Amino acid sequence: MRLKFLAAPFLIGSIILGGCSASNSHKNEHDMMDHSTMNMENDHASHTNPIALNDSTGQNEIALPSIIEPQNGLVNITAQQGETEIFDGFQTMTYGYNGSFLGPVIKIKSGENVTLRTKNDLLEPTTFHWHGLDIPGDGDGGPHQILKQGQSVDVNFTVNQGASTLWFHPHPEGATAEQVYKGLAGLIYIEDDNSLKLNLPNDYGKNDFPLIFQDRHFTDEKQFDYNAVQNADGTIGNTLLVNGTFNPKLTVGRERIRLRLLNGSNARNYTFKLNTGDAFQQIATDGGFLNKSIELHEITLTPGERAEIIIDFSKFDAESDVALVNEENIRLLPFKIEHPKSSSTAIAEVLNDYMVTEEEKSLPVTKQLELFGMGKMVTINNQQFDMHRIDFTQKLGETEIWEVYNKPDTMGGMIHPFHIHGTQFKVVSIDGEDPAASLQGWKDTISIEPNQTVKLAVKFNNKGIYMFHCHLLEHEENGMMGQVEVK
Ligand SMILES: [Cu+2]
Repeated sequence: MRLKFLAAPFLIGSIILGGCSASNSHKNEHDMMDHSTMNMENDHASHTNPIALNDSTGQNEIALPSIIEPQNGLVNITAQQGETEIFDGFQTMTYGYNGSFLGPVIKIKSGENVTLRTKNDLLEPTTFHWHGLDIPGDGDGGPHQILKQGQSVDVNFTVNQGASTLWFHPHPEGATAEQVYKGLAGLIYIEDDNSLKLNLPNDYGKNDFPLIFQDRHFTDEKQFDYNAVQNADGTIGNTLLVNGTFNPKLTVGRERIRLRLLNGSNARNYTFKLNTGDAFQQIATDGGFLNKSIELHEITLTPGERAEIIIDFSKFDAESDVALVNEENIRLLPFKIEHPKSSSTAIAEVLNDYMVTEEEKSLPVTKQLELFGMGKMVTINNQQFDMHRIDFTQKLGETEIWEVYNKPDTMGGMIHPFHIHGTQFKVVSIDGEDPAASLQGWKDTISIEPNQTVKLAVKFNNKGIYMFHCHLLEHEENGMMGQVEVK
């Protein structure tokens, strides 16, 4: 099925990139070798991103996804293929939800009963995974819930969690990384009574913006050729798209601006900073608000992670050069500042009532996970993913402490962003210490550095089979994934 599909629309790109594909398949063989023999010059042995990104020229105003809300409880979401003009004068073959590239924001309310009517109009199987959503296992969209070409499935659930910025993407075994790469990613906003009372910027497209960061590599014909650039330790591109826009800029007013950051890349990590050196406020983690906003000068997000931040633009003017930059001071997103200064009132001091309880801190560790390896040799507890094997069971509604250790190898190892499906967890400790303030909120994905041990308080509110895995998508694909059955 997949071969047939690739042979059709992506044929031109494959032929032209023949030489590149050949050298890459050599690279893949290298990846399969025992990595203890690799030397330090090998690019993916590094903890840093080996390929630099382009500086955004700010030539294009950033695209904003449309917002869809349930109509009589129903939301239609269709995965489809299409063409998108990412570069002037070029049509790139892309995937998208309800459109040719990326997806809409699905806006739902806490307590609401929602049916997601999913449909697969791709020419290959896919699934619809709701990353961060507290949802019954049979609707979670893991590799068990395949939709064949043309198939439609309703996913019904009641929104059971607080205000947050979640996302959705495919999760079919063996094709997740490629389908995400081609454009399947959308956002989910959950609102609740609390979120509307906090005086946070929430005027979509005016002072409240989603930002999906993805790095890609394009062929000379401006096409994606995933197979040609695929890397077993994470596919990294040299071209940044934010919300699918190349060379983006964001026009903002002189007021507090809320940015909902999603690292939607397959493997690249981003440390976000302002080029001016100014601080900003973080207000939310993956799954909800922090109790209080915290002042930061930078924040790092690994693949799958989100954060909401507020930047105060009232101190800048139209002449100011302000941009979000990364750890290498590459300009990811320049801002165009216009409009007169508006008087924004202070946001609420208390945003949430999150806490790790004394009881949770004193619970014994009942699940231990050891993440290990690189390339195709990635494992959890020395095993690779097997759809027919349940690795753990857990009781519905019971909190357990998962201790996750990132075991380094002779090369030093890599950061693994560890994700658990179907729930939001609490970070109890990192190497025995309280987590940093920016992690003291609900999380579904946590960056674990080599030799680090994190303790997570994990509770499932629904039954079913859920994945846990490294969210570096090529590691997930190579088997760094397991299953927990909640009964
Ligand atoms: Cu990993």
